[in-house]
Amino acid sequence: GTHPAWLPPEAFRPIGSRRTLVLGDGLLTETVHDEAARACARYGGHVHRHTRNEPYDLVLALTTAEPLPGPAQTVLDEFRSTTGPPANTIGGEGYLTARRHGVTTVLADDAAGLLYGLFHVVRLGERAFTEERPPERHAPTMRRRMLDHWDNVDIHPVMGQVERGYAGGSLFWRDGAPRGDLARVRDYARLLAACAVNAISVNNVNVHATEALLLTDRLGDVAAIADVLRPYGIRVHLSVSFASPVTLGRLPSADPLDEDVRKWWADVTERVYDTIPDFGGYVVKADSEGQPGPFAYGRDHADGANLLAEALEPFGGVVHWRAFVYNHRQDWRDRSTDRARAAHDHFAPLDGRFRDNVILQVKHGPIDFQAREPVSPVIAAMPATHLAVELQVTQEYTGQQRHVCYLAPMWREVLGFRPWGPDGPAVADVAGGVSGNGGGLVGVSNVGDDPYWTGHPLAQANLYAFGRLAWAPWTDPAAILDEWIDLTFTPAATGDTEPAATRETERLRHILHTIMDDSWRTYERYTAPLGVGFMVRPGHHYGPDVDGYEYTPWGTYHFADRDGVGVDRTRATGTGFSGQYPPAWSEVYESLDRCPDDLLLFFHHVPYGHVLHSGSTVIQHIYDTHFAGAGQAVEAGRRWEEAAGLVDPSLHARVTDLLAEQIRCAGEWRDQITTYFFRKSGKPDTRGRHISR
Ligand code: GCW
Repeated sequence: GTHPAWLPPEAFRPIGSRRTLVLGDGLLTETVHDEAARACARYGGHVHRHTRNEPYDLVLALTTAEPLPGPAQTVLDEFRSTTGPPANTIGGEGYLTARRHGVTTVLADDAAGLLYGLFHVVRLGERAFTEERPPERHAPTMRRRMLDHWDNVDIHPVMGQVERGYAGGSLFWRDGAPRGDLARVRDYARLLAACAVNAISVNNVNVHATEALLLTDRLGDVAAIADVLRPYGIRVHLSVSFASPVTLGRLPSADPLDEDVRKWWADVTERVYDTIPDFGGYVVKADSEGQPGPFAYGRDHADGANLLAEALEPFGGVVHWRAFVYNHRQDWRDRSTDRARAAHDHFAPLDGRFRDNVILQVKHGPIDFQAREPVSPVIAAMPATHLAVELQVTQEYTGQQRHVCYLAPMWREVLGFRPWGPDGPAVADVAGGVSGNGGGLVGVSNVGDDPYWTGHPLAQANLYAFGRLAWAPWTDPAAILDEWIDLTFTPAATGDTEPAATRETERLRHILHTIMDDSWRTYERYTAPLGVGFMVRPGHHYGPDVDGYEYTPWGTYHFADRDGVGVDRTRATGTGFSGQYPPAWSEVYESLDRCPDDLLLFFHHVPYGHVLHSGSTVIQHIYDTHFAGAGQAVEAGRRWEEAAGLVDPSLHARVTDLLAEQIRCAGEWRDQITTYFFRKSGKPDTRGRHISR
């Protein structure tokens, strides 16, 4: 069977053993009812769709439903009287929740909000029914909370079924055809709804020949997925090839300014909406790593994106246009070309030219999902464009779901970063936009057909945290981890007052926090130092290879020599990348004295003896962090042994095996990095630890 992840049946016991009333119309309200009914069938409670003359423990109602039962009406009145118009609406996808006089109430203006409110009650567990609480309004900061699947329909000769997938095959496709397991897709939809993800794209941004056909001949396959996701409030999007008018439509050109091309996209898009009326839109990787794009016709990315936006506009669809555009055929001898600059160089001048339904999808860092990068300067450079921030939930560069690497702390740092300085808006504000109308958050999904969904069972927490941060980006990652732990491992214990059960829950929670809270920084410690990035095996990107990318065309260099290491990206003497930031950060990054330690080698080339703010030299820092990080991996393994008996034995065994691999790999990283820098610098470890010569 498939692991239930954060929705085990026991998580529904508090609802399932009580009396629930669900009021309102619409597909998603039916879903709310069905969820409650399923729980009641298991735990003996009951659920009604119409008010009867009896008390309820839980009322889930649309504000449009009339009449509301007394306690629910009181909650709504109380809310309205304290907020006053026009703020007294709960708002799209939001919900109002309270517990008054023994009745737990969830109210929403739309059915999506009701569904999210239901999962709020699930998260609270028994507490939802034991403590009185005043009305609380919850609404998403980002209206767009999307996962991109880099799934191929055909097995790609190099990338396999899922590009950068570490959890088995695709949930949607297998060997060139739909996988056909729609029950699994439905379970996935439930998991996503429980953390409020509301959109997915179902194929890789690298669109190969078979996948291109999803737009036309194979649209039915996409519609079948959309049908399963719809009851959970999730819209389907499709990655499309910019060359489609040529490859599918047999037109001589895909020039975005050509009338026939525009007509082709308009017609095709109309057919898409005939088949999938709530279709979300297109995702496009153009002129990037070999994908076709507008450059072939002497046009720019605004021309390209607007072409598709125009076709989608009548139907309310959007185009997610990726800003991941750079020269992947650069000459390593050429020190003036800087991959970090590329997205800003290409896109910042286009600000203001994109149609209103274009979302520019920007990777959170300027290079490529490294464990440590500065925030992309594009995010602060395009005030007249809807920007989405793209995160990599799949752990391509963060341990490939063989290493524990809880990413929420990294994402929280990114979202909380203020590019204009302490008084300006944060990245989360840009992505959220005015009243949620920004481009939102996009994550590259980490799931596959693995029984644990994500390969590493603890990597489930990343998927969960992605959704929670897209909803509420200011949430403490440790609090998100607590929610995930409670739902996944101890739902039955929530509200259980048995001292033994409570003690066990607390022990497990403590163990998981010890292993996971700092795991991203642990990973950073034993891999590439001080923000310099890469140093991974070319191609698959797992494990250390310090010079693996040093003389390649990919633009990912560290420039280590006998004297020092790092990339000079200053305006004064380097590539000028630091100048792409607003002054507050541009000046910090430009200055060797002020640049934060953890990004030092991203911005500066320094001698090994350079003294960091921490007081350590660069070379000693490299030694210390690598011994420490590899040691912390060993410690994580030891802590996990203590979890035996507290979690399901097969899950325990799976994590044990993976930790053994993490410990091995972290040791390999430590040894290759310390030896490499000892050989380059000739500087010994002042603490005399063993470094191979
Ligand atoms: O990180 C790189 C990956 C590619 C990926 C590309 C992208 C889908 O190595 O596998 O292609 O980024 O984001 O488009």
